[in-house]
Amino acid sequence: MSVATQSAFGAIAAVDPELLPVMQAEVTRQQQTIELIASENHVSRAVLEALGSVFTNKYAEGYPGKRYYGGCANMDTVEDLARDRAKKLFGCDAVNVQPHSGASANIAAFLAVLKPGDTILSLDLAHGGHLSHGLKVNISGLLYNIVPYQVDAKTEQVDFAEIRRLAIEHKPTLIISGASAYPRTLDFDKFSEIAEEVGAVHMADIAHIAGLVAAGLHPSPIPTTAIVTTTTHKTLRGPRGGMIMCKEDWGKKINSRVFPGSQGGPLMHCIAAKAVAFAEALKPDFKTYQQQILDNAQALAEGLVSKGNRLVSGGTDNHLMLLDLRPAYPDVTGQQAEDWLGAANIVVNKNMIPFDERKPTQTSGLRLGTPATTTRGLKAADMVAIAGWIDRVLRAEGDQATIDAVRGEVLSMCEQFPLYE
Ligand code: DSN
Repeated sequence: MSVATQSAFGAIAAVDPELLPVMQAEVTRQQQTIELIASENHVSRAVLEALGSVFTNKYAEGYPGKRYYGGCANMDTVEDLARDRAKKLFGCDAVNVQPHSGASANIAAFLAVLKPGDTILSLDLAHGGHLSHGLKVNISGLLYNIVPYQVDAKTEQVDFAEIRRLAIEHKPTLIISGASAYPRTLDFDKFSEIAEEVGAVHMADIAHIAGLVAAGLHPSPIPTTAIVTTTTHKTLRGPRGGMIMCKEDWGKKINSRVFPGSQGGPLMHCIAAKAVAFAEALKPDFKTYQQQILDNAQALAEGLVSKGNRLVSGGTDNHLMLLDLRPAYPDVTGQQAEDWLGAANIVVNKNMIPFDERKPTQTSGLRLGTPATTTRGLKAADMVAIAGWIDRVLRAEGDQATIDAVRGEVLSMCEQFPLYE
């Protein structure tokens, strides 16, 4: 039975005829599009079941064994399952699985390490960083003094000499490594060394690459980093949510800054779904999946380059790449590219590239990632075909006949790789 059929949403059909068609439309949209947003994925039915479970009914403020509500025995078991599995998966000393999101995880970590006005050294958002690492209008930028580091103009990769120089000059209390649009391997040990040298705490935000780290296909920050935050829904392929891993000596403080510091009742249905996703990630085929993400990213990158494209930093080591639109399609903005590809059922997001001269609402780049298509079962040859379609649509600069022709080919491919059926 397809998730899209009315019977899969029977209860909703009975109470909410307005919502029902929207739910069906979203299932169909996901089934009929190629999802290249690097931070998205398609979770398993088991994760969906946990998310839609009776755990959503329960308040469980506190932690296993120390709750502020009765009736929490099953909550304790589930949270312990999630915590134990996370520890096994990442090899961390302590973990908190309650953050509602990656941004919430980061806020709790900041509250554990910083006082208002303290300095954070973090990657510039326009160079691949994340808004929760210091955007002026985010809580990070509102409460703390942000010193951004940028990528090197030539290599378009993080420049440790520059990071060290800034760290010595500004004496940050916290140094953040991690990014949301950075296609290269991050050397977390080097960040830890610099942090130690200047007496700062190193926090790694591995939201994008958590699945690769768990599978041992990207160096792990866990051995040398005080605090590691992540989301659970990107390469890790779990429910939308966050998590904080840390050294034992940070464990108590992190827990108190999550609850009651910045959150109330934990979302126990999400924690149950995190436990399921971690169990899936502990299975041997998760490593095969992560390796295929990397292989598919290489194939997509090579396919794009073979069409005359330039990728920021010259390529990718991970699940994503940044396409610099300017050389091959000088007049096309990221916004136009996102719109035209969307019309051809290829879903991407516009993205700033380092030293971008266009505004964030236009951009000169596209961010493309392979976690979702890989879950769907696409392989390297399929990614090469997708690269060709992207090139056709962008070269045609919005020509409707080209968009329609490519959408037809995308739909045929989607039919070959059914989702939730
Ligand atoms: N918004 C996410 C991304 O797309 O990378 C990060 O939180």
